[in-house]
Amino acid sequence: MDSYRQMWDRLGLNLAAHDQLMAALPLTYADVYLRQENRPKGMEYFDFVVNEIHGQRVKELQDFRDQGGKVVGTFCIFVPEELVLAAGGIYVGLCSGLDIGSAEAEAVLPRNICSLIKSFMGFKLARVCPYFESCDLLVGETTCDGKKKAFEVLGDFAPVYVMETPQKKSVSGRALWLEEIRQLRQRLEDLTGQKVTKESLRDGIKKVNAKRRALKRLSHLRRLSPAPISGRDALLISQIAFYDDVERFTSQVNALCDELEQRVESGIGIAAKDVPRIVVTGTPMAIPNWKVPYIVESGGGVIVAEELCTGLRYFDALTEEEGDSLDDLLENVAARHLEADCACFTPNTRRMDKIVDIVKDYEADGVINYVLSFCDPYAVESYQVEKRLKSEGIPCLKIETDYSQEDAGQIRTRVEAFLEIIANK
Ligand code: BJ8
Repeated sequence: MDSYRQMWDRLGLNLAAHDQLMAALPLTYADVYLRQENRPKGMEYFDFVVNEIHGQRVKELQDFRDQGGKVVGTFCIFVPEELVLAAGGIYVGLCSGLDIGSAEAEAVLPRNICSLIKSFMGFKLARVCPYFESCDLLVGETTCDGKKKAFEVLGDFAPVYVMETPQKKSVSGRALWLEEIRQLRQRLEDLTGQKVTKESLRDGIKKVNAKRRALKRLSHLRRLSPAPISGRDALLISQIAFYDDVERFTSQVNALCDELEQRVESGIGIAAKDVPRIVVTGTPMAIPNWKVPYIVESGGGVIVAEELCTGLRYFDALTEEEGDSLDDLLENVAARHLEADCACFTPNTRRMDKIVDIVKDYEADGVINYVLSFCDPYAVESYQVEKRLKSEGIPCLKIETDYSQEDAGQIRTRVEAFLEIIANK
């Protein structure tokens, strides 16, 4: 621990504030995770990663940087992880799900902005995140207005590069995005001093695809009844996917899936067969935002899938690995990274189709439409989501919240009533 303290000090963290943060996390984690009964043994690795959240992985990043390596921070699933790897870098997802540094964030941002943006700004300005401080470059995007403008502010405190995401998946939108991918390649090469080649990009694609395949395998197992793993655990795994070493993470997820397959064969589940099965859709749940999943699962439901960027949107599509030239592979990367149906697109009708398909595939009984307060894209798109689910006869509960715990009791009451209605259908 002492060597970690030296590392945090060297990174310029505010050690007193960081101590407070680290002291609070184990308590929450014990309640949300460790008290679950009948948890798969393979979750021990992910518990270890959380236990070491600002330790081992940060140390790995520092060792990498000490040898001249570059670390790239990202905030959105549109930024291609494979391209960072192909340029010889390491990526870390920096979105955060914790109310911290709000006073510092509100000194530079409006109060009424979504918690996710406020949180990443707070982490940076309060100097409590060793991942932020390990980044040699932050890659933002113009997905929503809040983020787009927040990256301009963030640029005063760290090196930021912003990709322009199209608003439509049209021919011109796709052309714009391909050009953005080409320019990012150039920017990453400038950062690392390493050329992206056909071989290095194919290698990066294969590594990230292997991770996506492992996550898909896990997701497919959750279609079964009884659910072999809790939604909380599956969410945690998705959250860790954004910053753990890609190959180690992939092999741990596959080892967990081996265990889950045996559990399925033996009819062992994390919850009884007849508990309500829930799909969660909406804004991403960055680590350690576990409030709603915890309420749902401690209230008698089980989450079987997430139509979230910390869920299926992150890993469902693979990048095509074949191509004769580097440009072919860059085109594949660009095409794949416009697959996610983020509410920043218009129109975004395919998302509604996908939610309905997920409900059917996972034999879910209802949907929780999760919206972070002040997130206009998902809040406004809720109308379309709810209209479609109603027309399909799928029960839906909308929860609009933030990262505070103040509304936890009220949400619990609403969720329990929703689960009861579903159970009695
Ligand atoms: S692809 S969902 S990760 S943009 S919650 S900051 S949208 S106001 S996070 Fe996202 Fe990429 Fe889309 Fe996914 Fe804005 Fe909404 Fe805040 Fe959000």
